[in-house]
Amino acid sequence: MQTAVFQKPKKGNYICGDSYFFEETDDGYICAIADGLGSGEMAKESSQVAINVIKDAANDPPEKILRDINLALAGKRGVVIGVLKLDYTNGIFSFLSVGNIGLVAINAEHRKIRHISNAGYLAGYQRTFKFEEKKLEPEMNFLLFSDGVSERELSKDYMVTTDVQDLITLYSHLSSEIKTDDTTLIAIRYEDDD
Ligand SMILES: [Mn+2]
Repeated sequence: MQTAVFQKPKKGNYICGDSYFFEETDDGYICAIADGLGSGEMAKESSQVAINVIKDAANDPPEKILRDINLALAGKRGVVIGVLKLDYTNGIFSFLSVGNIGLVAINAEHRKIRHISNAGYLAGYQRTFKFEEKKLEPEMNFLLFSDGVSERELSKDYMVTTDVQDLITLYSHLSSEIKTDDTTLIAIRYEDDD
């Protein structure tokens, strides 16, 4: 697995309200983004709380992860989240989301599988969520992103670049210099190593 990350705060801010983490395990991989409502320090605090929960509960069912995030967010700002998991053993990937964290999977033929995000956010009580499982193909790219990444940017040709570090470097040069929202773009390369 290769993972490359671009992150930049909204114009005029020093702190990005998005948080993320990724980790490879023996038989899988997990990557998550949380986007705290609003911006700045308080948004960051909430998104980091959510990411810490996801780290600790990575193998729990979606309902439990969301319940734990809700508990941890009591008295804090809400978040939207997206959690991508790859399961090498069973050859599937899953995406758990609440709100608009985007996912695009791109296969070896450059066919894009776009996850349609749902409305809502987590802020101390249960919300509806989306959980999807799909077949993991050899040589796939994944783009996981917060809503600072625009549709126009996502449709650019270089978004299918297989070298994810190159892709992120291109994004940092070619995307709009001024971000109207906190922006996180994570590019992930999966090659069937077996
Ligand atoms: Mn945002």
